[in-house]
Amino acid sequence: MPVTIPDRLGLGVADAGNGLSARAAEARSRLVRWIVGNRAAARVPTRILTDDEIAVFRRDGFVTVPAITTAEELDTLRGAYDRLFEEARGWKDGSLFDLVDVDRGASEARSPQLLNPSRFEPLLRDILFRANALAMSRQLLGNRAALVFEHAIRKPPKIGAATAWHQDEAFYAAYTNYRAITVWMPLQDVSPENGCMLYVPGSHREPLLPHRSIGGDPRIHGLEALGVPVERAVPCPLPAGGATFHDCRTLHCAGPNLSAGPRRAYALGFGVRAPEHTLRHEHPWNAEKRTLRQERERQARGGLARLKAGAKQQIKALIR
Ligand SMILES: O=C(O)CCC(=O)C(=O)O
Repeated sequence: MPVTIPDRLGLGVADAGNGLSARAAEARSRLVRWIVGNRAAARVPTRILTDDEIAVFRRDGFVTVPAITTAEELDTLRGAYDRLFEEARGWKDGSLFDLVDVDRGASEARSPQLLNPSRFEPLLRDILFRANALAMSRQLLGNRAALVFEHAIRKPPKIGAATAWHQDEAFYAAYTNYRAITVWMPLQDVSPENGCMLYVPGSHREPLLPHRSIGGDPRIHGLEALGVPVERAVPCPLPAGGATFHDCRTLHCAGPNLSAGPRRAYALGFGVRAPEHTLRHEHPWNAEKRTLRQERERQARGGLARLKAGAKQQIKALIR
């Protein structure tokens, strides 16, 4: 019987064993993913960026598109997405946490963020949103662009907290060696009332601002940029299934959710190796982090896995 290999990296190329033992098949699958990244996207993209949209992205560091997937796919996604948060998937290993506060419990969070949701919900690995986001990101970054991160933030009704101003690059760990863009898709309409994104046009051509943990508290995962020119901010309301694309340097935030329904957003990050972007040192605001999320991750991973992850990062930076 074929062995189904869990696609731990969420790259959509997990496959059957072909007579190999489960361990050998998984090793082979990992090797393939290491080599090809997520180039083997199963779905055929249905949407690409227009020349005007590309020009806006290059000028402003972000662009919005009115539709990146279908209404049918959105319906399916909403159910799967809500289940992930209701079941608090990822809490135990630190993949789920409160972005804006000290972790008190998944149901207490005012901004629960789940990293790598497709690790927990395989259906997310083969969706039109992903295929279109990849195709469009490659128009902006080139054909080698591959998935580098993925997250979901579900702001609860009425009390959902704002996402502080930040540049995604500020979250990067030491040895990160890619330039990335984020494709952010709301699963319902978004406006300033329920937490749409806001951007500072042109900030992708400006330096990385100093950041700190929200409120200066290193027990909180979220970061806030210091010295943000908020007078330049532009809100980006969107219909459900639309998307914003932003550069990893572009300053952005999202409003609180004051509406009666949840604000669901699903984001995919695509990157290309960029030697000039290699981060040789941990940002000071990340080096001082002491979150309960990290503690849960440490406990779940074990010592050897942590050592391996650190060594892999360093080797990647050296062989680039
Ligand atoms: O969904 C949000 O509230 C913020 C998302 C964000 O900042 C991002 O995906 O880069």
